[in-house]
Amino acid sequence: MPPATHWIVGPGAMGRLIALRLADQVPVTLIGRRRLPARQTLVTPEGDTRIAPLALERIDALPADIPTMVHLTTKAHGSEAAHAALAAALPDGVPLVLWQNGFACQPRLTEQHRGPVLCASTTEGAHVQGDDRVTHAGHGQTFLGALDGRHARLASSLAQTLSAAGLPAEAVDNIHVRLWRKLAVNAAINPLVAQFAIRNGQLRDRPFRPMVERLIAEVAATLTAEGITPPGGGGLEGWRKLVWQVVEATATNRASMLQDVQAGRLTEHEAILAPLLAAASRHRLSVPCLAWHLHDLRRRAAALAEPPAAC
Ligand code: KPL
Repeated sequence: MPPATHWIVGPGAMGRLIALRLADQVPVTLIGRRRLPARQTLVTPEGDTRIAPLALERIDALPADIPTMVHLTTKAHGSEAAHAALAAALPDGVPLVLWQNGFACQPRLTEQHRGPVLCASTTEGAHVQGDDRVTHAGHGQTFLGALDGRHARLASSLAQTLSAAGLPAEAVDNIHVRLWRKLAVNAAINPLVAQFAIRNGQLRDRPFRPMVERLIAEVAATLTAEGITPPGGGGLEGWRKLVWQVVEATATNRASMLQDVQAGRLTEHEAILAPLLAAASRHRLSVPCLAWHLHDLRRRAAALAEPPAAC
């Protein structure tokens, strides 16, 4: 019998990073819409270069073996189409790990998938250079847990495997809060840097700083009403501290939403901003800046007229 593998579905930067790191620990198959070169290069944050052969398959010609676990690493808007494409090939009970930003597909796929579902919230940074190279730009931390509060043992064992593979991970019992915290940071940073085509650090300067502050205030009011706290508590101050810390730590980065806009790709606005707008509306809160950005990003998306890809 062939050894059971982890399938990584969605060979973008995060998918290839996870595949190349995990391949040191467990057999891995990277699955996408098109076949990538089998020899993939990983550039580590320390500047080392590692070349590793990876098993690669296409989503429309899935391998016959049954995976131990499936990691969905597509963009948020591609996750449900990718899951639908996989579902027929997966027997009941295969665990699914969702690596998406925002808070949109996670509750829906937790309901739909016929097996345990873990969500991952990560601050690992990576970007691709061509079809055969991924740069692990900076070390981060990954939190793992299930929205339905189950599968703690599965989350701990995956956290161990990821940590041993060089992606420090921790199983948590509040993944819902962790996902919303990352969403909060993305909502305060990404729409502005995408609109003005600036690096994250430029948000510290005029005229952008007050715009970030207005977004933080709307995000903080909405999440406070939802009962989501920033790390360490502290209401508005806590959210300000979190967002400005991330701006500082990623000052030279081009955020993912800016990269998507510049590459003419669909952005993750529906997964990041739409859940906030829905929450604000539930609590009858006015969030004009968030609403304006969602409207603007929807207008850009309509102009692209690109249907969400499976992965
Ligand atoms: O996660 C990010 C992204 O680029 O999407 C950061 C760097 C935190 C900006 O929101």
